[in-house]
Amino acid sequence: MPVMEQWQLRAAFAQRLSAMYGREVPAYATLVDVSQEVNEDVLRRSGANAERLGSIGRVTAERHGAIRVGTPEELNQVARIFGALGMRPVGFYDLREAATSAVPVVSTAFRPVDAEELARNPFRVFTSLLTTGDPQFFDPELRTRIDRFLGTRRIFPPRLLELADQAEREQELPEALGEEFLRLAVGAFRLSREPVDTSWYATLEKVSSVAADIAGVRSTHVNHLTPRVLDIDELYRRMTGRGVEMICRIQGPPRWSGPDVLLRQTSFRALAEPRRMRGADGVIKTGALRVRFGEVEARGIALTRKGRAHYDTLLAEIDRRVEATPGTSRAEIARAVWEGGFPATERGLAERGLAFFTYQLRRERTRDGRYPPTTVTELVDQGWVTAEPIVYEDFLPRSAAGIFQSNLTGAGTRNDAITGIGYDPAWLAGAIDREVLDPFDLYEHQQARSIQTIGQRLKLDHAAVERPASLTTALKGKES
Ligand code: OOG
Ligand code: NI
Repeated sequence: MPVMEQWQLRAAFAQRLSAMYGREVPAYATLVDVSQEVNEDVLRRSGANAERLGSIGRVTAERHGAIRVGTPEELNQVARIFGALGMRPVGFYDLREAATSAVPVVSTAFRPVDAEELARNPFRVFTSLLTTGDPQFFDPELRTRIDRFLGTRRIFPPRLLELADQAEREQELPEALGEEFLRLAVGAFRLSREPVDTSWYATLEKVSSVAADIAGVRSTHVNHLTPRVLDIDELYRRMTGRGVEMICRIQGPPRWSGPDVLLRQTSFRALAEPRRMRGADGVIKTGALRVRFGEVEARGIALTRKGRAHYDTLLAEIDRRVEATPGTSRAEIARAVWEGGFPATERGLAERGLAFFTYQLRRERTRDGRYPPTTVTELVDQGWVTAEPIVYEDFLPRSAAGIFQSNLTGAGTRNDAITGIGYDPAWLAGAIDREVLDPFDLYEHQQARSIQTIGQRLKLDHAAVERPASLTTALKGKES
């Protein structure tokens, strides 16, 4: 009997979810079309260089989704469904801290982690959980009402969870069951036609429109989907040219002449969608809610902890200068800060231990019998080894908070006098009964493994080497 492997289930799920969302939110379908046009143009313009951070096949199929759930039990079920697709929880994002308005959620991203799996299909889902236990946002009475409401809803059918567990256990499903799983899984994220109780929705909206979107309805839905684009500035211009209203700027690092790092994102504004509403008199009418949108992103090189700290410092510097010099454009200031403070080449990033690379051996000996040098930088400079950037597969809390906030209907309310209670990575891991992986560790490991292989092949284990900071672990591993 033919089977569907996990990566095939993942690719099919991403593709069908995207098709469904394109029917629900037609502007998203436009965004996908424009992204593809831009990607084809970049490929034509830059050739193989355009594929330095992923093959065009991968980039064309690449999407991330964003979903939001209300309880630890629901999050646990989400983890099982994505576990079936070979996606694991990576990273912990506390958007309560990252946002200036009320965004009462903590989040993780489910994604494949192995390089081959990412190359097959890198689908990822930014998944947020409402922090009903945080008294900064929810007083005890409201918390009880929300928990009671959420306690009676069931957003994932038992059959879906049963198939998910089988797929995770066996790492594949027979084709017929795979089809059934996909139908149920995609259906779970469709926008429900069930009427929204207007007064309950409004009660939650007073705290935060994110709380209303999550706990104001008896189901869940895709909040947005995001294709990947190779030139996000060009995409922004073309969408605006088509009359689509975009948020005011591109989040993340600025456009500049050096290497792309981390993640740049932008989105169109949430559109008014017709929703059925039940008023206090019990009468059902068609109203509208603005919560769902389309986003687009450009991905760059993964930064090390040190690189990330440097990135955060530069962002803070941009903010400071924008404030100090009103009238100057943010983009201009950002470019200047970057040009003054960030290495302008991949080599510079590697040498200063700011970004992650994998290293491949090109030759094992020279004709004149000379020994290879013993540092990674020299190996690269002398042509023994090539360096390939590792693409950033994760998210940025500040950009995520920006995306949330740009689509809120109001600032909401947060009582800063009370300290929030501890939702942290360990708590999250307990709720979903799985390890929450650290993104930096994953990249570090991938880089270290490639260096270790080179060390073995070139028999460098005898060497007393001088190493760039970020490479220390790898060569130490080899020596011990
Ligand atoms: C998630 C916002 C975060 C991103 O790309 O940073 C996000 C949400 O609005 O639910 O998707
Ligand atoms: Ni997103």
